[in-house]
Amino acid sequence: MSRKPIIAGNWKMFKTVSEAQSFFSEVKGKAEVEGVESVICAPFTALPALVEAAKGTNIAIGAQNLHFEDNGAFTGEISGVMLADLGVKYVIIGHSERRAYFAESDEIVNKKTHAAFKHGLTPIVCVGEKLEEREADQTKEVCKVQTEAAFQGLSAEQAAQVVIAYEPIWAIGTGKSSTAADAEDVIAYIRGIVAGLYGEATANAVRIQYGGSVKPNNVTEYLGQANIDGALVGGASLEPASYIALVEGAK
Ligand code: G2H
Repeated sequence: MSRKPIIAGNWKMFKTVSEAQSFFSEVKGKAEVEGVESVICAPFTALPALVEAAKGTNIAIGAQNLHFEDNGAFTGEISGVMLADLGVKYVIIGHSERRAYFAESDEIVNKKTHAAFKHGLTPIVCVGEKLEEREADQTKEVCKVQTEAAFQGLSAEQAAQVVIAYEPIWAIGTGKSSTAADAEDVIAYIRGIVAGLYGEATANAVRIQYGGSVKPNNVTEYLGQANIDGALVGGASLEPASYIALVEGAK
């Protein structure tokens, strides 16, 4: 089965509204390549301007988090209702920085994944091991537990739409990246986990990205692997020329 490659920029806590607008005007018409899905996941504050700027383009806009409740007394939080109302299409869930700094558990990741589907948002669910887990040869077990937990209670139809991002935590923003072969090995294993839960057809439909120090000069090698369908990119997605090169490198 052919899966459409997906490059998603994860801007993390970078860019004001005007910086986001200026970035978008530079990538418009360029980070749009036939056969490649291009997604920019920006801070909440920049989302309205980016959704407006992205109208009529092939660049989708995503958020980096959502609360699992629709509304309520959750000071400082943003819900799926609010994101869908803006016209946001994607949402990153369970990024390792959220898991580490904001105590997001596998259970919360699962609730957020359900909330995304409830509001028509496509979840980009992050999984991946810490350095000590890798050194203890627990990479696959960690990914299995996180993947199974995230998918709990999803229908096969929903499961097929999930984008999984495999991000070994030791490779995030460190300049150290997993080799393409190592990433392929883990990602093929994760696809096997989905097959165990939903069968081969669903597993073959799910797109799995690699994330962790992806750059224009290594993106093509990752995407050349049989099971790697895209990349979730932090640092290298912040500059227009670099983001354009990432999308071009995915075709
Ligand atoms: C991993 C990645 C984006 P970077 O967090 O999700 O960031 O590409 O900077 O390692």
